Amino acid sequence: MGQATTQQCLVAEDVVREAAGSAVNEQIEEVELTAMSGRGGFSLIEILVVITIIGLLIALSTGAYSTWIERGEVHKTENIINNLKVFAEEYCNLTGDFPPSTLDELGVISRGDAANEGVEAFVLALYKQGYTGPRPSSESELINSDEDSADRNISEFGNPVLLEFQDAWANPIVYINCRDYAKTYTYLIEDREMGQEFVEIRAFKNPVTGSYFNHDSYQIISAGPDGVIGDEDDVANFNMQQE
Ligand SMILES: [Ca+2]
Ligand SMILES: [Ca+2]
Ligand SMILES: [Ca+2]
Repeated sequence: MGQATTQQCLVAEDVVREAAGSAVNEQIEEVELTAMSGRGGFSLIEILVVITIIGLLIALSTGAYSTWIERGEVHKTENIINNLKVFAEEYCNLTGDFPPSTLDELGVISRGDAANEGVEAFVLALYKQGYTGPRPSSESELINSDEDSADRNISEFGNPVLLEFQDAWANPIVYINCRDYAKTYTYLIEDREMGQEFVEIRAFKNPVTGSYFNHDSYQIISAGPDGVIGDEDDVANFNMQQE
């Protein structure tokens, strides 16, 4: 009788435990369902905040990318101008003078406009038939932005096309021999805001001393990223911002 009672108690205890366990499980499931129903979707404000953050991240990365690209283009133009300085100095060593910046000195006349004359004379002098000094190894570094040609061929190109050195933004680079610092040149340059247009250019003077930069040699100037000559983003063989 005592043994039977003990067994009955054990069975009753199992039943209670089972019942209690089932009740706890039901409660857990209920809590989970409640939690799931609580995050059933994002509110409109949450979505707007996420979109705004993503937009800001895209804007920041695009701006940083543009700055990085522009810095690379400025660096490339500085290298081009450094190379042009080497060509001009070697030309002087071989001929006793820096390259001319008028076609007249080379004995040719432009059949087109009078634009880009200084740099066209520089290119023509380096590729003049019989000249053996250093110069760009490939014609691909040259452009003819004003699409003109000379009245005759004196270059090694096999045609009379009047080519120009170009900067990283595919604009002709200005070149002026010190003999022509008082001359007004016309260049066809692509302005980032206004598009391609003819602009008048003269050699630059130091605003403090009043004398020309590089007064006894030459000036080489790129309009820089904005395509406007004479402002702070220009790249030149002298410090344009010197005061
Ligand atoms: Ca021209
Ligand atoms: Ca030309
Ligand atoms: Ca500029």
